[in-house]
Amino acid sequence: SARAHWRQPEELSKLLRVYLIMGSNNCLRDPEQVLTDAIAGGITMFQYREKGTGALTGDERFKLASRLREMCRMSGVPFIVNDDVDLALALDADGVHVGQEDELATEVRRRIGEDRILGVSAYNMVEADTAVRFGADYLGVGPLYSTQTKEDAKSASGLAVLKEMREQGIAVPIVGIGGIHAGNAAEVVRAGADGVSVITAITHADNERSAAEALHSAVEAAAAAD
Ligand code: TZP
Ligand code: MG
Repeated sequence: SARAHWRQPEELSKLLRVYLIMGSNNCLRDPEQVLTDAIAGGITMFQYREKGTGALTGDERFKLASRLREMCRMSGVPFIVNDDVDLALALDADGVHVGQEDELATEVRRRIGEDRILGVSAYNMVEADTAVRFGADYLGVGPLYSTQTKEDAKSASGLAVLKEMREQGIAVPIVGIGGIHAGNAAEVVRAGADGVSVITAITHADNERSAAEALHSAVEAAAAAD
């Protein structure tokens, strides 16, 4: 299919450069406005993650997800769903992202087929190795820096974990997560990531478009210097 090429590592590496993750409860204003401006600022991938205090459920969640999905489709931005394979399939999402505690990556792969992107969170080398063997197309590694956003977040790992994964031969695309903003994005990429995923740096920005642009410039410059 048309989107199958997005799974290719070279393509995915570029799509992971500025990866916005959000749900309604991360937004200070209308989520559709936030996503519109973030897309205008050049985000390269989007994940719908409706979790934590104040998260939408049921029909409201489905309706918002559907609207954001259509916005991504119109702008050619891959739309990924956090954790929920049923929702991903119902929306014809471009991929699914799961944590270590979620449905096993092998089972998710079986359900989403060969055309959709599978992302898996990994906090350390053992988790990264397992995720790759179970069919992850990319890894989300972190929290690298401390974050207020995830209620059950582990402590910040620092950038050494990225260096270790690359030195130990983890070759799939990696996106850093946790406390990332335009001021530290370049060092995340220099440590071995292909790009950065952010919630607050865009959703809480005074200007979401400028925030996305700044992240984009920082990542591009660091990736080009490689
Ligand atoms: N997983 C690890 S840290 C985190 C998630 C979902 C939250 C990242 O949010 P922020 O606001 O970019 O630190
Ligand atoms: Mg999860």
